Amino acid sequence: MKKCKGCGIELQTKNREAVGYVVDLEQDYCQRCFRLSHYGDTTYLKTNYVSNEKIFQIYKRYSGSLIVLIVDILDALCLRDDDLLEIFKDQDVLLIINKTDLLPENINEKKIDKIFSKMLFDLNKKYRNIKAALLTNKYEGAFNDQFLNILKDLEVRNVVFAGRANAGKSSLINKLLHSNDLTTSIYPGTTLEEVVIDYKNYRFIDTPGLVDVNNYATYLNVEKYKLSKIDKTIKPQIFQLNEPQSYFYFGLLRVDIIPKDKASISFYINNNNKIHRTKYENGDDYYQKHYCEFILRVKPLGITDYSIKDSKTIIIKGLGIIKINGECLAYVHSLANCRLYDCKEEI
Ligand SMILES: Nc1nc2c(ncn2[C@@H]2O[C@H](COP(=O)(O)OP(=O)(O)OP(=O)(O)O)[C@@H](O)[C@H]2O)c(=O)[nH]1
Ligand SMILES: [Mg+2]
Repeated sequence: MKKCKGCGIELQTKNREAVGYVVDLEQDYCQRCFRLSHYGDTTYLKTNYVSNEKIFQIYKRYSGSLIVLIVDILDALCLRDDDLLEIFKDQDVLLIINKTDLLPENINEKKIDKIFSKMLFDLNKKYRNIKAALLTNKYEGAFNDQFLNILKDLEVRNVVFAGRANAGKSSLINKLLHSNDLTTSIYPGTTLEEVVIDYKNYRFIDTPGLVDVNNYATYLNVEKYKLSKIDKTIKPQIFQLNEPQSYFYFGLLRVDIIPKDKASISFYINNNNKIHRTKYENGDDYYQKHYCEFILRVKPLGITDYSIKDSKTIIIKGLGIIKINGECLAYVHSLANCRLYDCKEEI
């Protein structure tokens, strides 16, 4: 039984429309991986991901291995309130907080270190199984040596790269191996099965990414996902206001702010598009005119209201962060399925 080198799926020549299709079994990559990597072709991307149950079975098959838990930096900011660490509480974990390059330039390396060392100090009280942690991104050079030194210290052989979809698991293994063998893409759900790679004295196991029901990406089609996905360093969009205003990011997010006096709001989201601002009294009209249809094709928005005294930072997984300063009422309209997280870190 031959498997695809890029995504781990069993190769087959019978059904062109099904995953794993190859014209001939001599090929190493399935049609989906080939077209995704070479042409960015999303036709073969399944909208339904690998189920979490199936991924848990993979973890189970490799129980006793070191879990390298890779977390996207924006998800990592709500790690205290996430159930991700719970899943691995009985295994040794090396935590990798990835994609640090996405945070805006004013949150420099020193500040990132400070935020996460404090968080880890607290998490360690509950999760004694976190053996080490590293902050990194795909551009960082020193990572490979640090990582391999930790593996050596921990005296492990099997290393399972685990985490949520799109966290950067396959990219990280490629980086360690100085190769491009594993398929990576901007879309979640790229890896379909475990991929086992022997490297030095280790056995590395890439795995499909866990679906996060609180992440926007779970509910968006390819086109809408491109609007939500943050793929380069965030440049915050900042607005000052002293009268009620409504802010829109397509139909994916609406924030109404009713300030007591002066207030400001910063959006840390995909830089490619601008936030639209309108007077609060025109907000509903604007919404109906521009986004009702958009919304129907996505999911309904739910409203969360906040009474803010001083400041608040809210994380919307898969979309970004909003930071509100000043005494005000704020109504955040976001995908109803996705929980909003109060950011407890000082960013
Ligand atoms: N900006 C930035 N992007 C990254 C980094 N690491 C990975 N990516 C990008 O994140 C996307 C997902 O990477 P993958 O390696 O496919 O992620 P994965 O966790 O294997 O995803 P699944 O197989 O879907 O679970 C790709 O577009 C990568 O280029 C990073 O450090 N910084
Ligand atoms: Mg992958």
